Amino acid sequence: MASCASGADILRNLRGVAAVATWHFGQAAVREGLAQLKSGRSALDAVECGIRVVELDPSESTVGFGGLPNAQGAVELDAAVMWGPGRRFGAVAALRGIAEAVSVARLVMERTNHCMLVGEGARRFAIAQGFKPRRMLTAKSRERWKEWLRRQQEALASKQGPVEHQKPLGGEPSHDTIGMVAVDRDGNVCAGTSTSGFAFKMPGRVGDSPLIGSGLYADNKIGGAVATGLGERILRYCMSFRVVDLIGEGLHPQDACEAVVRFMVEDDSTNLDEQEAVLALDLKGRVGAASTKPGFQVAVDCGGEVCLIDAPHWEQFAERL
Ligand code: SD4
Repeated sequence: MASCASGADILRNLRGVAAVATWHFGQAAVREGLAQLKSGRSALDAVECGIRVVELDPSESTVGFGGLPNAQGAVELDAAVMWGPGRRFGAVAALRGIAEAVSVARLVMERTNHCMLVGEGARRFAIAQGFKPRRMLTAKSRERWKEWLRRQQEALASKQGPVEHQKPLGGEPSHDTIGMVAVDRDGNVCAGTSTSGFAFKMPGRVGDSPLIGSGLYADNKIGGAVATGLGERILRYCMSFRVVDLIGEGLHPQDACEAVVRFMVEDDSTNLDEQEAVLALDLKGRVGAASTKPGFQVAVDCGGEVCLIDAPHWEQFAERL
């Protein structure tokens, strides 16, 4: 797997890209998505199949099977797809016991007259559609939850107050969404997301990922975008919709992503220790990505190989804009 050099210039110079995805695990998703596209399948198939590779990988602790659980030790998944033709949308939130959340989201879109199912309703729908319920905790994710519980109890006993929900333990990421955008040979756009959300979150907490406009957006005349990071902040800005809208106004996707991150940081400069990031792909196969903090990486179809590129963060482009 090649790892390309970093930066906005690389992103800005890309053309004809068919698929992009967030974070290191996006590489596997893009590889699968490209295989689907090459065999003539749609961008919707590419996004669903690409995301599902990550959902089914037990070593990924922020998505699907093996994702870190909520405060009660239950894994609750959020996922969505938006399909450009007809501006169609399907989502699930707080889904328990089913790993392939993105596929359930797709079926919400295709087989119901609703856009979103949550909790027990989503789980029952998935089972009725043939998905097999399974235990979602791996030995590793159970151990990390128990460690969090131990610290929680220690903090309470020493009157320090509870350990915060959402804070990572032991250096592993506590939250990273797989977000993916693809354009197929018919020029149709699809965006999709899937995440176990914040580790040790409150039961029932839903982030941005399954919410249209915030976690994802696709417009068949423009392109698509997906967001990742602190959902509570992304939600307040409808981050993905803003990016797609700016591309529609004529901005290059890279400029659109940077403009939205800049707007968010300038609008509210509190809590900048948390990451928010966005990734976009337009109909011309141009790519953009930007984040509030360093560390956001995007996987991009670089014509034959899948590159992992460091997206520019706020401090790098603040002066330039
Ligand atoms: C959430 N935005 O649940 C997701 C988590 C994430 O990088 O993407 N983290 O808030």
